[in-house]
Amino acid sequence: MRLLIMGPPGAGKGTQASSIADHYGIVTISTGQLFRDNIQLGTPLGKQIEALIAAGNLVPDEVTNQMVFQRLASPDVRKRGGFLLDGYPRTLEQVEALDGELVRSRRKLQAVIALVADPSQLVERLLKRAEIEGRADDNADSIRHRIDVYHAETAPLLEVYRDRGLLVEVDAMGAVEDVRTRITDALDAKLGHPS
Ligand code: B4P
Repeated sequence: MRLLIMGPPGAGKGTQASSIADHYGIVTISTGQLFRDNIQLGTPLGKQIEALIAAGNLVPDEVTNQMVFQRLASPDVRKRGGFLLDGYPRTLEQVEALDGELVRSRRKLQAVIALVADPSQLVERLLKRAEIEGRADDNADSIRHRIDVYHAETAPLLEVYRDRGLLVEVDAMGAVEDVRTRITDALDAKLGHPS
């Protein structure tokens, strides 16, 4: 299966992505996590993007695209034959770049999961995570900015994928397990796979 998962910050992308990928036996590629790993390891990429991420800004498209394409070409992704892209694409430029890469590698997206969340609860969820994990971008200013960036840059992509008949909208409010079941039920209904 070749899937994307989208949604505003705090909607549960990362939370759901790993269990959905396990369920279907595919690999998760999370751009946010890959960036955080680079920051933690102090790589040249990590040093270049640390301040951008802490402030809630997007990493430049070129850097992000290159990192994702390397991962898509890696042997484990090839071997498993499927992937779930978490948090990518986030801009129209990234959509175009991904389209080109999928054509080059003769792969096609099958569905785009869109998590639909109550905006008033997103900030609350992220501030709760701040207490537990202390992520540099989980502070009130950065969260507000990430939500604005989402609406300006990423929300318009939902219409692109809706027009292509790929969008699967799922209510992201409620218990994590309930959201997960809603996602797999909706995907199975769309793609004709049994859960
Ligand atoms: P991400 O890692 O994608 O951060 P996020 O949008 O906050 O989502 P995340 O997956 O972490 O959180 P989730 O909603 O699962 O990106 C971080 C940064 O990296 C971006 O701001 C940007 O700078 C950069 N970046 C990433 N991708 C990029 C790209 N393509 N281009 C450019 N820059 C990029 O969960 C949030 C919290 O909610 C968690 O604490 C979770 O426990 C909780 N939660 C989840 N589901 C819940 C539920 N059902 N009930 C209660 N709580 C729940």
